[in-house]
Amino acid sequence: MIKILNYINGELIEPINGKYFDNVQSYNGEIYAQIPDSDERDVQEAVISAQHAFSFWSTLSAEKRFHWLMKLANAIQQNFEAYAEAETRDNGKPLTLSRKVDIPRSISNIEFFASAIQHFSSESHFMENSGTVNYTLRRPIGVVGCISPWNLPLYLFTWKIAPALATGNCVVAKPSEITPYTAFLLSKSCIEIGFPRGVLNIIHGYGNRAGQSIVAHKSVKAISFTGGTTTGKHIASTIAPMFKKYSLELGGKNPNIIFADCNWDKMMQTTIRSSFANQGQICLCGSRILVEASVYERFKKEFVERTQKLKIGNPFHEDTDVGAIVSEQHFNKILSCIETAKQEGGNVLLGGERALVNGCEQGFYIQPTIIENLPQHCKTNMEEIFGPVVTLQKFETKEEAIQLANAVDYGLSATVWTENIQTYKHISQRLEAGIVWVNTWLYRDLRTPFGGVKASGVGREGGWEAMRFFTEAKNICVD
Ligand code: TXE
Repeated sequence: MIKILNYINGELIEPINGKYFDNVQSYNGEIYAQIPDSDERDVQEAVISAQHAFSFWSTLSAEKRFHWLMKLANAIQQNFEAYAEAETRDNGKPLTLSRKVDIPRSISNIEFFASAIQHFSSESHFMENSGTVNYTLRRPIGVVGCISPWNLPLYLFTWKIAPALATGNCVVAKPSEITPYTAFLLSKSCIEIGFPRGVLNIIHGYGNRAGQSIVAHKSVKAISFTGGTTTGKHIASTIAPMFKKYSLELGGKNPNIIFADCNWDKMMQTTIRSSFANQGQICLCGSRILVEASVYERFKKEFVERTQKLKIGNPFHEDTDVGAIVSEQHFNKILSCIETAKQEGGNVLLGGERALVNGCEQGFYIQPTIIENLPQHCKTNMEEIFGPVVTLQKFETKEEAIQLANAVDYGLSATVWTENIQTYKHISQRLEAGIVWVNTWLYRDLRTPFGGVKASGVGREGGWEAMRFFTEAKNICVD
């Protein structure tokens, strides 16, 4: 039985209260690890060690921070397969996905921000009439909190800690209690390479205990959070009165808008991925598919046929396309959402049930599910399900497509499929989303601003946005 430990001041240590809880591998429902049920005392130790490390780390040259982060990225690379298997064990996603997306992107996140700090600059402003010069310092904030979810565990964990560390902050980070394993392996990599003690601290435990303690701690000066909108609201209400900086990357209910004139094969191939990749547990998945009426029947027929070919299976098998749902609780939530869809009048074209996988009968698997005949304003089309469930709706005009796309409280991403320049320009400008993909999906350039509007969050990650989030600007005016 693996015993996961906190990583504080460069060491792996037990939670002060000595309490642990079970970690279940969702592909077969077995308990495989124990997770610290950390509380505010563990968080206090982590914050103190981060404070002690700050003067060293924040005054280290950008080049030396670059080298430390590159050593960390390299340590993941050296243990690539162990990280990939750990991610699949913890999350239930296909091993092929862990190898192709999660772990490579975790390495890229660290490398990207390691190099970014060597190019990070700020502005100066010259006042012609007096010859006075202003220059802007962008200095690290201090001790910051990074809290990440279970859907892309190491990918989103590193997406936050990398810019925080690169800009000279010290970090108290908490991965999701549902998928702590790869963050634990990262702790071990830190120890292996002799990463400076206290610069990065990783606390494990429940969100409403360990997570809440990080968020509410008076010496934690900024919070970067990815997770559910409900939790995001709670965190914002805790830290707004404390005048902390915060970045919230929350849920999505993203439209995938398909026009008749699109590149059909590319659209179809990509739409299978944008619907069911990671079992639909990506905040950027296109869970509402809006199809131009003239091609609706053709799309429906082909989409169902292609989805049927997806292989649901043991995520450790190379030919598995759809793995296990991350937890029993989330598995039950998704199935209840499907029941709601039926009660709302939805017609289930495919799936809708739990799937049984030989040898993994106790695992949590759900068939890729396609539902049509639902109005926009129903729970199924308004609330995030976050599983392998998509709905189909048709539209007659561009205007109708825009109305449908924007009809939800969320505004994270949108996808548009058309070969017509006027169409995509008109639509993209009107969509209420932080990210619009045209004729592609999840094609990511780490320099671009990443985040959503409305109930999908506050702030942006990525590129200079992240570097500026984790620094305070100070203007110095010299006469
Ligand atoms: O997120 P939570 P969960 C959506 C998706 C999912 C829902 C809930 O719809 O069903 O969010 O998922 C920590 N103070 N997304 O339960 O609860 C928690 O321990 C501080 C979209 O995973 O938001 C975990 O580390 N921290 C999302 C992290 O917050 C707290 C990806 C996320 O947990 C806390 C995942 C508190 N009071 C889910 N309560 C996306 N945008 O990608 C919880 N946490």
